[in-house]
Amino acid sequence: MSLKPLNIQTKLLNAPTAKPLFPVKIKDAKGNEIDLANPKATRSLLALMDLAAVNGGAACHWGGPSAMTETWTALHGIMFKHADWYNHFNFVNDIGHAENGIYALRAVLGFGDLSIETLKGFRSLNSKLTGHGESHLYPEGVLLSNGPLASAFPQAQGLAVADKVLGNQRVTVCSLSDGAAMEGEAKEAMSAIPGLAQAGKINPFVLLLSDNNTKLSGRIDKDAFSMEPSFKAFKTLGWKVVEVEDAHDLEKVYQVLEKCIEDAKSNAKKPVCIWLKTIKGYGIKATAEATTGGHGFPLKAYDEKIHDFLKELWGDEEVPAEFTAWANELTVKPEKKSSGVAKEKIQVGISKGLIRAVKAGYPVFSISSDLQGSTGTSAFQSEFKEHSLDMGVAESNMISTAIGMSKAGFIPVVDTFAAFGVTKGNLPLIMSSLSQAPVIAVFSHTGFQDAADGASHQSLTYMSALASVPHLNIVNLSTSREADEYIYQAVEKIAKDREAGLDGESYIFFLGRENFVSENKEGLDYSLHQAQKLTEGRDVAIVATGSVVPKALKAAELLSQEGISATVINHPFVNNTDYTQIASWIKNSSCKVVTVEDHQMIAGMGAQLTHQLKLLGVEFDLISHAVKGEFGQSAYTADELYEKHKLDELSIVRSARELAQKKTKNINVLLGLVEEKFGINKDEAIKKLEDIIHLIEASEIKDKATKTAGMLFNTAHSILDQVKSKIQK
Ligand SMILES: Cc1ncc(C[n+]2csc(CCOP(=O)(O)OP(=O)(O)O)c2C)c(N)n1
Repeated sequence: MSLKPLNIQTKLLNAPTAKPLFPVKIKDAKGNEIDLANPKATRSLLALMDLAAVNGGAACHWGGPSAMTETWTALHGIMFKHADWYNHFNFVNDIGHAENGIYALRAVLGFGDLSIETLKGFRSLNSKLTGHGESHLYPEGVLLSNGPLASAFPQAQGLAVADKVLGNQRVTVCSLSDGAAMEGEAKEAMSAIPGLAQAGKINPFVLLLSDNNTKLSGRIDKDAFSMEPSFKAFKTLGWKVVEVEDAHDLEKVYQVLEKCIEDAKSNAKKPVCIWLKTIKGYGIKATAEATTGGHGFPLKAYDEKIHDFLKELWGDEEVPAEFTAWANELTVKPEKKSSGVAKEKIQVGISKGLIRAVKAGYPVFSISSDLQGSTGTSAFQSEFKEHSLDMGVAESNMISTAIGMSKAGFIPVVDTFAAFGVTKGNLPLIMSSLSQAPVIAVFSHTGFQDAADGASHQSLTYMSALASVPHLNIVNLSTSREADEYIYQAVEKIAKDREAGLDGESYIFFLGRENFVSENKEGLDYSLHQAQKLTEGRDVAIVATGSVVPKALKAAELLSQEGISATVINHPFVNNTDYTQIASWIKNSSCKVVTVEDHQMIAGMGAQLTHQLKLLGVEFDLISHAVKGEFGQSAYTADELYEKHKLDELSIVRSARELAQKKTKNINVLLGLVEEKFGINKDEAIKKLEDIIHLIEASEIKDKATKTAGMLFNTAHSILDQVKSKIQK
């Protein structure tokens, strides 16, 4: 039977027809002159769009896109020869953090509506130019979403397989970074693609491998291990490997790409890997030489140095006036506002607690996958180098390695962003419990806290993904003090349990990215598996977890100004806590509950908590604030996304007010209130309510009797009066 796919129209836009706005001439292999986008212009736009986003409060990427500028310029020159380029090429970019390099390049090429004006919105809430490529917001420019390294590369395989099945002539071209090549998914595709090609099951495939020996936190070989042997193995795996020693020589890169694409087309059995030696942060000496390659954009908000930056990019040439004008706009500093409250990253507490634990003699061992600088473990690693291991960019392998270490008697601590920890770590974490090898995980940048990076980095399933794994405890942090206290106690608990012959349980710490107060309140109890009552109120309880706890506290403050008193409950131990304690606090707050979390509503904290309360027989009125089945998107700050998804303080106030002012219609809630008020059980409460009803009935009868007696009395009087007057007449 013939296999026909669904009739789906591409949303990708046609190639621009005009010459690039800033052209540069090169020659192809036959000596023909070709106009390509000038890489200097692309890098300038990249720097300017980054600074615009940094001014708004967003972090950005510079080194990665700079490494790929010439390669993508050449590729687009080849692809965009065809107006309907998408019918000739599947272009998949796996290097998600470098997607801004593609936006900038395409603005120089005049693709779609991309221009200096549209680039100005990069990473802001209303822009489709998100931190990483998102086909859900920008289908005209992005075929497959990216962000999690090595997720798009294997998907590109699928496009090439589909083309083979359909008999299309299309070539699939995928760009991949060397850090991403460390991921298991990348390794699977690396061996499958030539295997499938040999078996005649996949269309021509060209891999653009960017090798700069640099990952996010430093040099790959020095920090972790060399990828050279893996890249050499491409040939043995069945790829045709073409090395490009200087991937910043635009003409050379163009000629190699053109030839390799032709070679791949003429022999689909031999996929081609173009092994490009790139320099991360190319174009600016300081970033090109830095061990991190200037992964993030190196300038601060409103930095005047942007002018020097542009000058360095253009060298002897004049910086085009458009760029200088934009740079001038970007260096106008607004007046500084300060909240006045001292804040810090929760991350600070992670290392503090772990350092204390090592000093107390516990065998803590930190295993990272390139994000230790963001998750909070780097301070620990600097102090205890011999207790640390860098696995490169490989979360699954990191956690599996930790399991082995745990089995051997260590207390391993793994770390990454929540978005990758709960997905790539899901199976390893299940196996950790199944092998009685508990681990500690530190998964940061939860929910909308990673605002600028966009949907792919905003884990909104972090609690639901792991809450049901047996012998695994979720700890959702809201302050650095909690991090310090709880992680220390988790180490202590695992050690005690295991030395007592028990299996021990894993602790997964979730934390945000932005700054928070170091303590929500003085004198709190930091016992494991306990919630904390942060404010006391009779009218309503607000239960919050993690990064949105400050929102609940702010809401309570606003509510108190309107005379509504709210109990704020900080609920960190989402899947394993003292639910009876929370139940009694809720009963004391008129059995009215608002739950708040930066997570999907389905199977999140609210869902888990209310289920447990129901099992305890507690009845309450409920409004839940959580994300309702949507992905996130880039924004400069988390607050913008909190507002959009109604997780902000004003939305919480509205719900709390609504509940506080509402007379409950739920008879079970009324019963609960009677139980709480008189300190009696449910049966006694029912009896009490019946008695009250009887009392009402008795008094109603008396009332009616009095009224009737009154009427009779009046009638009797009027008859008597009439009789009297007749007698007198
Ligand atoms: C699965 C996954 N893990 C971690 C990250 C965070 N991250 C972004 S870029 C990067 C490494 C950058 O190195 P590389 O991939 O070699 O890119 P290049 O240095 O060439 O820009 C990391 C770890 C991610 N995006 N995806």
